Amino acid sequence: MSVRMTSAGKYGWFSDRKGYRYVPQHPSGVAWPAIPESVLDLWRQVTGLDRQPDCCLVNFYPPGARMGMHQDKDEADFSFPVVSISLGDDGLFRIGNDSRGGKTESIWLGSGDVVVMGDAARLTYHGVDRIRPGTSTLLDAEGRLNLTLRVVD
Ligand SMILES: O=C(O)CCC(=O)C(=O)O
Ligand SMILES: [Mn+2]
Repeated sequence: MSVRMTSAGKYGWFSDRKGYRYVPQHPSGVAWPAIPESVLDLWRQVTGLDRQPDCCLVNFYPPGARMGMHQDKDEADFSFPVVSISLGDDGLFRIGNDSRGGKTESIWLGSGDVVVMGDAARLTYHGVDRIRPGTSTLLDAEGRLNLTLRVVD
């Protein structure tokens, strides 16, 4: 089972045979929907920034889905943090180092948890090893939703 993705904001995070990249439209040709005000409020609260994020990536992890260790490094300016909001079932988040390999730490993220990856942690390798189905009643279906907010330009 793999992670299902969609986006909101000026850009969406998209993958096809050419690889992953930010694109200004959904593949159907329509613009991505606006990032909800409540999500932008949370971004302002946790970052203290006036600059809004350009992309809200929406990841859905059905039972069995995982995300391999990676860096978020396709943005122009790494001085802006990445903010991630977890909703629904618990997910086992793993965080490592600035280069691949080495010691890692894992933490269960529950519904409502917010992670800010900024400053020295902005380019840290991270991933999600697994989710724990049935640990939240927030969503109708089993699974975990993660919203990842990023300044792209
Ligand atoms: O689901 C998560 O907690 C992390 C998501 C993530 O790292 C990403 O979308 O780049
Ligand atoms: Mn990431």
